[in-house]
Amino acid sequence: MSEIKIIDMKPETGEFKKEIIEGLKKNPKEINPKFFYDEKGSMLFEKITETKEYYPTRTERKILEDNIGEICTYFKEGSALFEYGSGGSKKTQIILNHCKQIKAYVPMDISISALQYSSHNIAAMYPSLNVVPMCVDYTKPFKIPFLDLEGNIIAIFLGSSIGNFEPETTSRFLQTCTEMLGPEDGVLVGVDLKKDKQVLEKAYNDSESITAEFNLNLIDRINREFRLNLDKSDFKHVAFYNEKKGRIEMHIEAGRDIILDLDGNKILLKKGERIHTENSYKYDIDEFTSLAVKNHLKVRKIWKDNNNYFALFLIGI
Ligand code: AVI
Repeated sequence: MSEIKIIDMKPETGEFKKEIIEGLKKNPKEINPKFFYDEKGSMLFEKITETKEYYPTRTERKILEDNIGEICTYFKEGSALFEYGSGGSKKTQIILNHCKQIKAYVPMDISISALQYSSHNIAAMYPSLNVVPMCVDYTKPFKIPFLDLEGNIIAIFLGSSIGNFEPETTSRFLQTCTEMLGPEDGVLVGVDLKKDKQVLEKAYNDSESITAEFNLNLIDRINREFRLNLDKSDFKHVAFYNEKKGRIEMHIEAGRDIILDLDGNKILLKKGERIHTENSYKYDIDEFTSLAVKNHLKVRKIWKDNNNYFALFLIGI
C-alpha cells in the first residue's frame, strides 16, 4: 500500500492543563467536551453508541442504509467524499460501498492519530480510492486541497456531532460550508431531532452507566495529568434535557466539598456544585432549515426515520 500523506494545517488543539484551570476558575465551572476523547474516552464513546438507549448512531445508520440509492445519485462520476470528523466507520463504508463514482476520500480531523487510523483503514479497504487526509480545525475557514476532480464534492458530517457545537460555532461552520461549496456540491449533516424528554434523557443516562463512565473519565484524566488522587466515587454524572435551550446538558457533580490543587491553583468545588462538561443540541426540522437558510444554504433533501428521531439534511448553496 502506498504511503498516505496527511495535509497538516497545524490546527490549534488546546492545552489540557491550561484549559482545565481556566474552565474551573469560571463561574459556573466548565470543561470543554473535546477533552473527553483520550484513548479510554474514545473507546467508551464507541460503547455508548452500542447501548440500547443511545439511539442516534443506529438510527442514522438505518436512514443511510434505507436511502443509500437516492443519496448516491447526488455524487457525480469522479466525485470526492469529504468527511468532517475522523470517521472511517461503518457509515462511511455504507457510502463508499454503494457510490462507486467516488474517486477521492478526504477525512478531516483535528487529531492526527484519529486521521491516521481512519485513512489507513479506508485505504486498505478501497485500494483504488485516492485518500487525502487533512489535519484541520474545520470550524474555521480553510482551503480545500486541489484534487483534479471530474465530479463534485459531497461532504458528510455525521453522528449529530453538529449538536455539540455552541450556536455561534454552528453558524460559523455553516458559513464555512457556504464558502467552500460549488453549485454542484453538498453537505450531508446528521441532526438529532427534538423528541420526548424521556427518550432523550435515557440516551444520556444509559442503564449500564457507560455514559456516566465516559463523563467521569475526565476525573481520571485530571488525576493523570495533574498527578492527583481524586476519588471518582466523590463525583456524580448528571445529564438532563434543558427544554428552554433545546439541549442535553452533561455535568459532573461534587458529592462533598473538594479542594482541587491544579499545579498550585487551589479550586474549591462545593458539595452539590457542578462542572458543565457537554451540551448536545437537538433541533426541529424547521429550526435547522432556517439555520441553514440564515447562512445562505439551501436544504436540498431531508431523510428521516419512521419515529422522527433523527434526520439527514443535504444542504448546498
Ligand atoms: C459525539 N456526540 C454527538 C455525542 C452526543 O450525543 O452529543 C457525545 C455523547 N455524549 C454523551 N453521549 C454521547
